[in-house]
Amino acid sequence: MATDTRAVTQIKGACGHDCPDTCGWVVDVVDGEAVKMVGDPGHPFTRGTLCAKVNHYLEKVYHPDRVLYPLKRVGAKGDGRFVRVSWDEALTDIAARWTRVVEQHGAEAILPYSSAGVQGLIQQNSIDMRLFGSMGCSLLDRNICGAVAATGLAATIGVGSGIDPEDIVHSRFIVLWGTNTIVTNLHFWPYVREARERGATVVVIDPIRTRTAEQADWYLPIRPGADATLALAMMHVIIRDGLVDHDYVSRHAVGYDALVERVRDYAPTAVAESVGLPADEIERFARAYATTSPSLLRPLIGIEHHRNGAMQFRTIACLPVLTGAWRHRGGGLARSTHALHFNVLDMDGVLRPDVWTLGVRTLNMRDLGRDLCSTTLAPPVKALMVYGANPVVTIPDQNAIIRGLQREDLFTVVHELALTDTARFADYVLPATSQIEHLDLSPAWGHLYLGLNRPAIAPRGEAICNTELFRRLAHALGRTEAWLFESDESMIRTALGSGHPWLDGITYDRLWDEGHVKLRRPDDWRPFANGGFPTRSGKAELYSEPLKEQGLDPLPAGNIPTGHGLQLITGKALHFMNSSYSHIDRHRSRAGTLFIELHADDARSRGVATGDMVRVSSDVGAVQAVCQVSTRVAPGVAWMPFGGLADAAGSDRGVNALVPMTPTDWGGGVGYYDAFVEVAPSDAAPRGASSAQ
Ligand SMILES: Nc1nc2c(c(=O)[nH]1)N[C@H]1C(S)=C(S)[C@@H](COP(=O)(O)OP(=O)(O)OC[C@H]3O[C@@H](n4cnc5c(=O)[nH]c(N)nc54)[C@H](O)[C@@H]3O)O[C@H]1N2
Ligand SMILES: Nc1nc2c(c(=O)[nH]1)N[C@H]1C(S)=C(S)[C@@H](COP(=O)(O)OP(=O)(O)OC[C@H]3O[C@@H](n4cnc5c(=O)[nH]c(N)nc54)[C@H](O)[C@@H]3O)O[C@H]1N2
Ligand SMILES: [Mo]
Repeated sequence: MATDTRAVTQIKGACGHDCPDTCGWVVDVVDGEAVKMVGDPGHPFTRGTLCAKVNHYLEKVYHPDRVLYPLKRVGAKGDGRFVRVSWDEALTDIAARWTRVVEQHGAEAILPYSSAGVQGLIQQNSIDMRLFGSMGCSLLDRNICGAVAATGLAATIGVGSGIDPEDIVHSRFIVLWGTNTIVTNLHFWPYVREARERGATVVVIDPIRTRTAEQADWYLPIRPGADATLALAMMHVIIRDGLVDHDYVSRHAVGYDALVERVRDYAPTAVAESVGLPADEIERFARAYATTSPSLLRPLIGIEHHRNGAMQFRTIACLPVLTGAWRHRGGGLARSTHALHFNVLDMDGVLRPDVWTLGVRTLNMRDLGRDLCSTTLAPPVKALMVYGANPVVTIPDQNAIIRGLQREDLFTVVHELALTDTARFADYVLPATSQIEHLDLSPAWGHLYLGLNRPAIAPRGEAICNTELFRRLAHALGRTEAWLFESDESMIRTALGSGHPWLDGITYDRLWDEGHVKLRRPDDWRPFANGGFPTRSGKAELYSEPLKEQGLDPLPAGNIPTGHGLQLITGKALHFMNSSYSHIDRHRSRAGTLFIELHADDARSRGVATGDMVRVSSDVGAVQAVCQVSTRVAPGVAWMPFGGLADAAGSDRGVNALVPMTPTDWGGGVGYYDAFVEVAPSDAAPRGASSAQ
């Protein structure tokens, strides 16, 4: 038998998905082709495994539907009919169209719209910010993921981050609060298990009995949006029963007396019904939390996607202050590590705010539908440049976004790997590289390892990475400043050159060889063991003067969102990465057909049963889905998978057609999970099924 003697080169890289795990990987390359990709066994967080999505990343790279050449629209917007054109033709035309928009309406009429589709230091945002910033194009608030949590936490503790997540192994009481770790943050689970093996109790608070909830020692099926109320009831018990660490509070917090007053109304018996948990269970939970040390709260996104999202985070952040949990290794709160990375890298050197035009308007990505349809926005959005984002699927009020994208006077360019639901509306679709075709530095929001993503193969077809796209556009626009043409390697070296002690010894060349290095945080790092909260008062603010000055409630508060019908939670799916992978058959077939899970009582009262096609509707739209009667949800709550699946009867609408743009209290985000829907029997035929005639 002939053996394959062709040389295998192994290249280390880092996953670029918007996921807390930012895995290290190793790609086997033979004759310029990637033949195998595995999790880096040497990466402490990755531990040699990838996930249900990235295990098949190479299928995505070599997928026959990948966009490999610039495409120009020939059909109606949304038809998805395009012809191949040269890069020259596309760039020249785009530059001419943008120049005309600027002349006629001003640069603010151009809206660059990007999200974290590629999450790396320079591919996510670098040359784009320099180019659009210097042109004076509209700025974008990117607040749909993480910003609300960060602002809410910051109101209490000054920052949106907490301890090193790996320190969870030292915790003895862990609260996974509105996060589905096993599905969304899989590589964190071994640390949770290790803590449990060392004696920790693992609690999950979630309105849905998720895979993670199934694994918990204690599962609290809370009513959606009631987390701040629960936290206030816990504080009521902690204060009433003398479980406050008064030494810690008196030294490191302000507003304790006002908080004592506020929690008076939150006795467990008074709030049990609205929280959806028995009063005695709230009592037991509060006491267990306050008396087991170290105790750790671990929230991610679930509780931010509610109308009261910022207040929910601001409120739960008071708990570890009252108990003094921050004193202990493995105690306090662990959320995104994003700020820990970005604070030590030289971000100004990468983004160059010094070259941006001042006084430019900012549009919020959550308002895309409204802004594109607006007849009063001045100037109107005349040109849209989408990259690293798929807003037709991921932003609320899908119908409004599609109406906006159909405008004949809107010039839309999308830089993508696949012909996404958004790209179908583009005037030009430009081919983007996959993560194994470009260079990037990869900070993580779920751990402290900094990765270097080395390109393993040459770009496929005529694909180019984001930085190269904006260098080419700058050239086509006749720009010549050197900072618009800086190389990727040079920008990464700049970022690493901040001189911050956590970057000591972490160089480009070391990362090139090793693939990843952990930030050099101090040993036994307990960020707030001795206070030092970066708030205005320098203390944890149980009462917040800055919130009061903004006309907001200076104290934590409950305010549970309500509405008519079933409260719809549209959660992350195992086989999709937000909307990514949804065009790949393997992933779609594993995820099935669009479905809605509801409680048996709610199904019965609506005359629907498992397997029935149902019409799910809200004030802003409707989709067809398959009914699944489920024990995972309580009466009044429904669940649908977000991201990959569209209407079960074949229309192109997805779950965000049901989700209205409900703003969060503050932080500029979206109350995605405060959508209220009705479910009714439907006689629509399933997608692909032949009709009776
Ligand atoms: N497989 C997979 N992994 C992913 C993603 C993906 O699409 N697929 N997306 C990535 C992204 S962008 C992010 S931001 C992270 C998010 O990671 P997570 O925060 O873990 O994910 P979510 O599904 O947004 O929400 C977490 C949980 O919050 C629950 N929840 C909803 N409302 C409430 C509430 O009011 N109270 C409480 N206590 N819980 C509530 C939901 O039921 C859900 O189980 O996941 C990342 N990882
Ligand atoms: N109903 C509901 N809606 C939600 C959520 C929810 O839980 N429920 N979750 C919200 C959250 S937490 C998030 S983060 C958002 C996510 O919203 P988006 O960021 O819009 O999500 P993705 O679907 O991941 O879209 C990213 C796109 O970037 C593309 N891409 C990948 N790499 C590159 C690259 O190198 N260059 C370019 N140009 N493109 C690239 C991918 O192919 C993909 O189409 O969705 C939000 N929307
Ligand atoms: Mo997200």
